[in-house]
Amino acid sequence: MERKLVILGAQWGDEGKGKIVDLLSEGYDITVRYQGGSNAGHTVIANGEKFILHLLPTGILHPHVVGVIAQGMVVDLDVLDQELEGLKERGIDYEGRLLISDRAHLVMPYHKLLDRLFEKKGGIGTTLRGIGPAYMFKFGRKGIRLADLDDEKRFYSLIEENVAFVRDICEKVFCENHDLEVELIFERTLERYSKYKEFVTDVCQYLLKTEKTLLFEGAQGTMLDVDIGTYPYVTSSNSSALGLSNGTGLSPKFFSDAYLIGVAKAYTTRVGGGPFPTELKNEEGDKLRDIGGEYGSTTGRPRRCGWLDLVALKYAVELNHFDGLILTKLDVLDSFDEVRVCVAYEYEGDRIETFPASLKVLESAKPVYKTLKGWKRDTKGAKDIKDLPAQAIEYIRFIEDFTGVPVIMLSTGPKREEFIWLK
Ligand code: 2SA
Ligand code: MG
Repeated sequence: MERKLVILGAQWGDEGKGKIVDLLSEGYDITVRYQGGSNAGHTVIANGEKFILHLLPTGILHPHVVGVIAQGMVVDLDVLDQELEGLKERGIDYEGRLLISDRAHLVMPYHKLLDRLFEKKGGIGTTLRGIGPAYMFKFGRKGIRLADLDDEKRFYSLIEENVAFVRDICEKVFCENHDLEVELIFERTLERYSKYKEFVTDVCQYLLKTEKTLLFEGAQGTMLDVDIGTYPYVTSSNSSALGLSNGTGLSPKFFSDAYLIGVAKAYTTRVGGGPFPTELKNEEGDKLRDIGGEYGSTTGRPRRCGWLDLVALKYAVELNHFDGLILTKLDVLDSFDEVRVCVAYEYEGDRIETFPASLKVLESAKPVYKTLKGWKRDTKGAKDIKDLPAQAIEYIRFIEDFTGVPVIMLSTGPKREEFIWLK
């Protein structure tokens, strides 16, 4: 594998990136998360134990890996504390192997409050982790970075200003009063900060200077990217390859020799609101959810399920310039007589083959399906391509032909050892 590896979600998140990053970070020295925050839910089963990481890079579970939280992330210090304490309890020593960018912004308690309030008024189904408001403040130039915590006076006045603003919104827009005590927020944040201050550094310089191997771990998925996803039903960061540069502070040139992998589920899910052309609001959708265990790992919300949308997947492959795909959860389709894949949309009599920006089009587009024969055989836990039924291989080949990139690996179950290299 290349010295620089990028692993991204190719759909609407929950493609199984956690397991893949865990598996591949075995061969890497450093893993970097660079966008989003504790909205992610990366599930890993390592040595028979289940871990769900929301904020920390998944690679941190390996004792040899340095985990990096880069500048594009928004960091909730309470969640950081919970996750690190959780690792400690389970015997994972992260001392000396965690770096947090001093340019990363903080998710403050009032961001979480605003997330809840915004969701009450025509929300989009967020994870309520304060992500959108934290990025709003960042781009509105009112955010607080970890580097700002060293100057306590300035930090205090930043909170004062933010809290006054949020109080105003609460009262004037939502007609609600909320106790937001500046002193309390100030003390609590500094207390957390002092505990983890030693990890905070200039991550950008570290990444620039290192000659070690690097794995960049995307959170959420391409279709939730704020610029190229199904806006406004997206997260507030660049969860596609677009986020690599602004999320790390490294020039696009830095990534020119990187190998980019998209992780895609063999069907489609999305959690939260927004257009989803191949959604199955019927028994087949329920069956996918049941077999696939499709519930949000951060919020527990049932995920919406549907057939594989190849129009969306091809769009993700093209925009990210993926070198290859890793396909997960094929076994969820094992018991279906027939499996369908969406190869185009139909809208007002027209056939659409590229993913449209218009919500109106997306919301009423009818999927055009290609039906393939099911394989009706267990593929779960398969370890060799020879163990795969011919129809399952046909399904994979169809995806490759349609998207124009190879499926380099098949994940055949949640455990580390359940996978097959195909290329
Ligand atoms: P937010 O909270 O502002 O990022 O929400 C905006 C949209 O982004 C979606 N989103 C996600 N979609 C899938 N998985 C995510 N992580 C968790 C998981 C989600 C969970 O792994 O299961 O537990 O519910 C994730 N994070 C954000 C979100 O649903 C909104 O549509
Ligand atoms: Mg997830």
